[in-house]
Amino acid sequence: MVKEYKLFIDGRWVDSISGKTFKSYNPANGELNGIIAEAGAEDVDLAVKAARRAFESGPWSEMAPSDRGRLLYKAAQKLWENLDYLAELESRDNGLTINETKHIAIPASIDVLEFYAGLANKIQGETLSSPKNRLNITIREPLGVIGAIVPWNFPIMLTMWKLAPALAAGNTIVIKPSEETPISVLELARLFQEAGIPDGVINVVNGYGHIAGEALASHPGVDKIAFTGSTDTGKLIMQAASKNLKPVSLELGGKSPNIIFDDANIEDAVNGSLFGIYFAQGQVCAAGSRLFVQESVYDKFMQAFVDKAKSIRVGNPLDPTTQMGPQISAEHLGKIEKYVQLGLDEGAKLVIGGSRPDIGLNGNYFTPTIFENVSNEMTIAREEIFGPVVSVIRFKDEEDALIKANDTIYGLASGVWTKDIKRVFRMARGLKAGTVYVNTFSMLDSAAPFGGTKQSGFGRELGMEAMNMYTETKHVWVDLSPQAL
Ligand code: TXE
Repeated sequence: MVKEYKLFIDGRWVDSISGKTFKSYNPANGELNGIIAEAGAEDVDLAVKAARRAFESGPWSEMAPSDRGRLLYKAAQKLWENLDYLAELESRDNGLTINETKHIAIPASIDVLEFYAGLANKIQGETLSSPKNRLNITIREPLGVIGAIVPWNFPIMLTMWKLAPALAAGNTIVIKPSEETPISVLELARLFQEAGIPDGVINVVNGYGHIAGEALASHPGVDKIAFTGSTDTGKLIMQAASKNLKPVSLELGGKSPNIIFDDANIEDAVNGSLFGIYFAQGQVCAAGSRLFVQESVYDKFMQAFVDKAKSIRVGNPLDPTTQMGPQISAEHLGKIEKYVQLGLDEGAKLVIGGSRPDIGLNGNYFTPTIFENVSNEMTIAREEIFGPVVSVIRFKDEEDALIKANDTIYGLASGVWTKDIKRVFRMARGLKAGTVYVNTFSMLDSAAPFGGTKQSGFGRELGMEAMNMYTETKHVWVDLSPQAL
């Protein structure tokens, strides 16, 4: 029996008004995961209205902040109790390995929820210095209805990055998951409802980007759009949101440099760089996909890096011994193959991989791939491939590394491996990116702001900073002069 999934609007499970559905497949084996109600603009409208009513009439936005935090903690508890279930669901939805979902993505998502549950009653305004006859204060208020548009690479985690701070601040939300991964976010919403989050506070409308996504981004009843996805779609979303002049936060693509200096601990650098590119099958916006290796340590580093990359076990993501699962879709696999061909055409040397592995599974699998003799000008060093393909580029010295690393339209993450503390700070200042990892890569902390510069977007998710995106400042000016009161 194939499961059918509905839209989640105003606390109820409903069909789309058009009655349309679409199918969702498991990328690991091509099996049908479910039949999904497909939202059109009219369903998005209902969801936004439900979220508006829930915001305006309470109880969510008017609840004591401690009570709101307590309910979010309750939801977090529910998610911990369902960790195994969510981890498997997420794996089936998008192909992340069970180790990645169970030990990294889902626990990290719950950690984010707990972080913001704790912040719900710590949102503060200020008392400003004022003359004696005046009181100036600021209040931080929720914005209203948040529209969240999320991609397929970490459906639950990237939803939580928006959902948790939005709700902690008293907003309500309409979530549009990716059409590639429509199921796990629905189950997330169901668990929040079971934890007691009131109807209409969370709504989930699955559907296609150019229909449901566009309708949400341009809806006049939405007060802010939070988006994670490709740079091209980010530009469309900004245009759509501009119709009603709504603020947007955009977490977009990357081509992050990962720089290995010759004084680095090579074993750590090898392991960290492998994680940096192959974690989540390379489908990570922050992936260290441009690997800069200093000439003086090049051969030593590359030998160990290539050897270990060769040993990565690609296979069924639900098998706990698997280290790399499938790519999200056949279409995405085709895109990666095109980039491999482009790399060869432009003269890069394919060291390993570049093909579909022969593992007897009917999924979208690709082998860990390494290109060397790459120059920073080649297409494979400039465009986001979003797969397990790393471009290795040699550099001479610190200055050379910095110039090459920053020569990109993106600025999401960057990595530096060195034991020289002065160099650490020189590089940390010099790299134009939202995050600089030092002697590590692709780490996340709920308290640490995450986001990009340049065409990797703007706005910072996570940490205290995200609260600024989900609240706005109101200034209250009280005239205290005797004749005024
Ligand atoms: O992303 P999209 P796709 C990159 C990666 C990947 C490429 C394409 O390079 O190969 O993007 O992936 C919704 N109005 N990243 O096509 O299009 C869409 O339905 C409103 C980087 O999946 O950005 C989905 O919910 N919404 C990335 C969400 O946008 C629209 C993560 C993301 O889809 C829309 C994923 C529209 N016109 C892919 N068109 C990262 N930064 O982590 C689409 N959507």
